[in-house]
Amino acid sequence: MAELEGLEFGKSDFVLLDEVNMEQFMENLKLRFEKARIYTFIGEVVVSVNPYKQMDIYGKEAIDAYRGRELYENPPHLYAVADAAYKAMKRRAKDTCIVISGESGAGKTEASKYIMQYIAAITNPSQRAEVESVKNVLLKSNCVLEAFGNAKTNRNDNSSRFGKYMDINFNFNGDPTGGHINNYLLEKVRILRGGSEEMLGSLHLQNDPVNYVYTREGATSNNDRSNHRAVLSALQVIGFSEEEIDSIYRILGTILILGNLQFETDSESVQVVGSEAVSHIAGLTTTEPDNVTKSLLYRTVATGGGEVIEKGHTEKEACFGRDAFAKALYERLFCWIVARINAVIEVKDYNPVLHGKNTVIGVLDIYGFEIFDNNSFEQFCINYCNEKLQQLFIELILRQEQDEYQREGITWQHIDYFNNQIIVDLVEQPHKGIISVLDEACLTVGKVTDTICLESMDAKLRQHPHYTSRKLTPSDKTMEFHRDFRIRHYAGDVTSNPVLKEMWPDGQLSITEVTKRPLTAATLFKNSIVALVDKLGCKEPYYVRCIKPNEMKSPVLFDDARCQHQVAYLGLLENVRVRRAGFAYRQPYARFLQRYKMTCEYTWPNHLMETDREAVEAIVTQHGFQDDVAYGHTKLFVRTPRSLFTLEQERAALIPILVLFLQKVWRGAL
Ligand code: AD9
Ligand code: MG
Repeated sequence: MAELEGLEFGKSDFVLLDEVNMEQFMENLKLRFEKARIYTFIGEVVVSVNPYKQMDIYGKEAIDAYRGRELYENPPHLYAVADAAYKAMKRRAKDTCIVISGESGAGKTEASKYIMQYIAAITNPSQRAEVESVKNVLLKSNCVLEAFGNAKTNRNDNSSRFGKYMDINFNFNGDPTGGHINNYLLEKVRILRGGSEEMLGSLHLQNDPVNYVYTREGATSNNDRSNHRAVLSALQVIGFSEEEIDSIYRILGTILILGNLQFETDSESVQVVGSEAVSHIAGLTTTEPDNVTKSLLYRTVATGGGEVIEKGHTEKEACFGRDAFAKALYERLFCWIVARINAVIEVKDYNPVLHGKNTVIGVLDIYGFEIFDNNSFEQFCINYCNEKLQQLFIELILRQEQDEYQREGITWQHIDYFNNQIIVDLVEQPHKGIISVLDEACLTVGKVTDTICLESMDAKLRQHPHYTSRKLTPSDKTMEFHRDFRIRHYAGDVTSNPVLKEMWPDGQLSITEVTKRPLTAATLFKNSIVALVDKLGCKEPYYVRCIKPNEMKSPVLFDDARCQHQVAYLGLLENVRVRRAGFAYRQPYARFLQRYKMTCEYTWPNHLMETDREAVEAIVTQHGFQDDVAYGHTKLFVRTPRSLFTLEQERAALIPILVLFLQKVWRGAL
C-alpha cells in the first residue's frame, strides 16, 4: 500500500475508499488535486490529474526514492509505475507495456516523457557509450516527433495529433539496446516558423506564418526560434544527413506554397493563378513546372476497359486536390521521418546467445475518447481505438488478477463486468460492421454521399443495440480519404526528390494497379489498431489514466462535472470495483512483516517463528481480520482495504512513540 501521507491529503489509493461510489471517488480526487497530490493509485494503476504547473517531484531525489522499490512503498507516482514495469521486465524477463490514456490536454505526452526519462536515468549505471547513445536518440526522437506531429489546438497548446507507441528494447542487463516507434493517424496541420532568413529565402518562404493559408491560424511563440534550433539539433543527433534535413525543409516549403495556390476558370479550362508558385514548387521538388501544373489541374483515371485517360479538374476539384495533396505530402513526410528514426534505433546485431533474451517495454501515448458537438471521421477512429483499448484494459486486468491468484494457489471468484466487445464488433465485424459499410460506400466512386452512406448503415445496423444513426454520422471527412486515394496518382508525376521517392513507394505502380481496390483509411486504421492491441495483449500492462481538471489550463480549478465525466468514461470506478471484488491488496510476507511488525507483540522487534508467513498470521489474528485474508504461496491477500487501513493507522500512531523511544535509547536515557 502506498505510504500514507496523512488523511489531510486524501487517500493515496482509491481502493481505500470507504465505499466505491462516484461521490467518494470525486471527493478524494478533488482533495488530492487541491493538495498538489496529482497522482493516486488504483492498485497498480496510476490516476494522474494535470497540475498545469511545474511540480518539483521529478528530480534526481525522486528517481532515487523510487528506484527498485515496491509500488506501495512510496506515494503514488509515474515513477512507481515505470519502476514496476521495468522490474517485471528485468526480474521476470517479461515484456511489459505502459498504456497512457486520457483526453486531449490531460497530460499523456508529459507523462510518457517522464516515464522515458526515468527509465533512461535508472539504466546503464556503468555509462557505456553505446547505451548512452541509444538513450539519447530515444529521448531526442520525442523532440522531432513533437515538432512534426504536434500542433496548438484550442484544447492543448502542444497537442499530439498522432498516436504513438514506442517499444524500448533491453538486453539481459536491463540496458536499452534500441527501439521502434509506431505512429497512428496523424492529423495534418502544422506550422513552420523559426528558420533562419537564409533558409527561408532558399525555400521561397517569408518569415511570417500569417502569409500562409495553412499556418495563418496557428499560434506563434517567442520560443519558435530556439525550438527550431532544438529540433534541428535533434535531427542531427539522431543521424539525419544534411541532405535529408534539406529535403525535409523543401517538402515543408512545398506544402506551404501549395496552400497559397489559387485557381481560376478561364474560357472553360481551369488555370493556376500566377506562375511563380508553380516554379517554386518545381524547384523545391526538383521536377518540371509543367508536371506540377498538370498534376494540379488533371486527374488520371482508369476506365472500365483498363484504359488510362486524363480528365481536367473543375476549380473546386482542383482546390480539393491541392489540399489533399498537401496533406498527403505531410503525412508521408511524417511517416518517412518515423521510419528514418526507426532505422537508427532498430536493434542491430543482437545475438540472444551472447546478449540474453531481448525484452521490451512499450510506451503507448494515444489520444483518449473525444466527444465534440460535431464528431468527424477522426473522432470515430479515435473512439473506436479507445473502445479496443478499454476492452483490453478490462480483459488484461482481470486476467492479471486471475493469473496471480493461480500462481499463489488462491481460489478465483468470478467478477461481473461490462464487456464492450459488442461495441467493438459493431465497428469492425466483416460485412456488417460500420467500417465495412463505409468501405463498400467508398467503392462507389464519385456517387457516394453522406446520405447514401448513412442509409446503408441504417439498413444494416438499425437493430443493433449500440447503434443510433445520429451519433455515428460520418462527416464529409469520410469522403476525403476516398479522394485522398485519388491524389496518389499525382505523386507519380512529382517524384524526383530522393526523399519524396522514398515517401511514395507505391508511386512506381501503374495507375490501373493502384486503382483496383485501395484500402480505405478506416480499414487501414482498423488494421493498425488490431495489430497494436495484439502487440499490447502479449505484454504485461501497466496503466496511467490521465485526467484534465479544467478547460482553462488553470492549476487551481477543479471542474467537478468535467472530471466526473472523464472518471466515468475511463471506467475508473469499475476498475476500483474489480480490484476490490477479489483481494484489494497483496503483499509478499517479508514486506508485510517489515511494515507492520511493530503492531504486534509477537513480531516486534523480531519474530521467533519458523516462517514469515506464520509471523504474518500472528499479526492478522491479533488484529482480528483473519476472515478477511487469504494466504498465498508467497503473499498475503487482503480482501477489504479497511483491514489494512486499520493496520496503517496503528502503525502511523506508533511511529512517533517509537521515534521517541529510539531517541532516548541513543541518548542513553534508557
Ligand atoms: V493531446 O491528446 O496530445 O492533445 P496530452 O498529450 O494528454 O494531450 P500533454 O501531455 O501535452 O497532454 O499536456 C498538456 C499540457 O499540460 C502540457 O503542455 C503542460 O503544460 C501541462 N502538463 C501536463 N502534465 C504536466 C505535469 N506533469 N506537470 C506540469 C503538465 N505540467
Ligand atoms: Mg499528447
